[in-house]
Amino acid sequence: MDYSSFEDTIVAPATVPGTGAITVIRLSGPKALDIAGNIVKCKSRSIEASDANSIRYGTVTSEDGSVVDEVLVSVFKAPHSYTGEDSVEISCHASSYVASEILRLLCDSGARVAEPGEFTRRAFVNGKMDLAQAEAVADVISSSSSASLRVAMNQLRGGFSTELKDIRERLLEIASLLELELDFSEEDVEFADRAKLSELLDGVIKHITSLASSFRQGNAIRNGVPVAIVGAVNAGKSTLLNSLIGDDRAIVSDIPGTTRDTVEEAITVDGILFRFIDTAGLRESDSEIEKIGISRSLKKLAEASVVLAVLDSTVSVEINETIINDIVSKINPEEQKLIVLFNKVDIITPNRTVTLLNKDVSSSNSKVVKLYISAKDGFGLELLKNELVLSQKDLTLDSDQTIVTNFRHYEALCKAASALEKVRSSIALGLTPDLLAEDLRDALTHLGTITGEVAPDEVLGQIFGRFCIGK
Ligand SMILES: Nc1nc2c(ncn2[C@@H]2O[C@H](COP(=O)(O)OP(=O)(O)OP(=O)(O)O)[C@@H](O)[C@H]2O)c(=O)[nH]1
Ligand SMILES: [Mg+2]
Repeated sequence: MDYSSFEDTIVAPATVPGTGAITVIRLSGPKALDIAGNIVKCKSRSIEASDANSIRYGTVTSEDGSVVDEVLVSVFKAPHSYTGEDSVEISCHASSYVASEILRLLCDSGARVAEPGEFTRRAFVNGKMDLAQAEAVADVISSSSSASLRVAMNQLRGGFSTELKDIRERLLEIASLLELELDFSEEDVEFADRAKLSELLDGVIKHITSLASSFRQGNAIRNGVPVAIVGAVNAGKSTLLNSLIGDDRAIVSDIPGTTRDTVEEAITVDGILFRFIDTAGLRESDSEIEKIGISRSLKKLAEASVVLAVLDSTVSVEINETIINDIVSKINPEEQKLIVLFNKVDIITPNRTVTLLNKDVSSSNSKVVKLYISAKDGFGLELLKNELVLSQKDLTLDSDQTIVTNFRHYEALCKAASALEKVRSSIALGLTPDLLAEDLRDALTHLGTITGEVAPDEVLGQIFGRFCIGK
């Protein structure tokens, strides 16, 4: 399909099908007003003759003259619309029959059903937003916590794009100095002071690297902080998962080795999305299936930002020590937070003298936190949640700091940084400007892919193909 000339007028429902009060059908393209005017009749002026940004009331009738629905039509005129084209939004009653009839009538009048993300793709091509902003539209729609919404909103409003523009300008300045030298290369002049160039580069590399390193945090905000629940069989891991999420999600039984596959469920605590992962109990096993389960547990343990090591307080201190040492040997203390949970305290101290022990924990900053809990009756779980929130306090920053949440952006930033590292070492080696300029152009290209200045068709296809129809 040729996206450079949008001759087609596209149509799709902009709301999800199902019960609700209204359905909105969106139409965009050069004939949007004509096509809508064909099927919606208004008392006074026609839809085609409506003012921009007005809402009209009208009746949709089918070919045989029968009334399909009474609707409201919002009229937008190019370039002041979401897509930058003439657009209308028809609000009809939320009957799937009514919506499909209206869609059919619009298509019979010359519209074509939109592909996924085609409205936003048009907005991008028509310069209403850059690629990073277009991707943020999808992130805003799927945001599930205040933090993920804030980051997506910042990106949608162009926060990230502005920063990238600033970086590109600084690089272009360096590039233009080098290009100038290239023009005069015969005369062997050195316009750009190499020390000054290195200094400018250092600043840009630092900026790009800090953006790239925000990705771990960004990923946690977008997909949830991965919290692995690990420990020996029967310690109460699945019971803990169920209590935390308030649902009987995982099977609980007193048979050791109940959980085989990992079970994941996300909840929001204090505006932060946590993704809890219940895993198969760690033990030596002869069962092939259980072995696979245990290798999955270890993988989840390695990937988690927080590890909840669940111990059964009713077993001996020595056994628990062995288990804990085993888990500690598998985590990376620089990147992962360990919380040790002594579970089933309801059995060992029914009168809850352990409350005193938990007192020491509140707001501890140490890497390893120990808590006494009862997954079964919920004792200590509020403290656990506090600890989890505390461990992610960098996610609760309420600044407008740019955080990279998208893997595509992260990759492009890393590639740009490594191209600039090459420029830096070329300068140190005293290489000629043509070699420097090439790596610099590479870095600019990588940065350009983020906002879409450089956007091959297949990349656009991948990005917009993930959108829903109507967006
Ligand atoms: N009294 C008491 N029993 C508990 C507690 N937590 C779990 N249990 C019991 O311990 C047994 C094992 O619980 P699970 O949650 O299935 O343990 P698990 O760690 O997931 O076990 P596997 O999946 O086999 O590794 C069940 O009978 C639970 O009811 C608790 O806090 N107190
Ligand atoms: Mg289990």
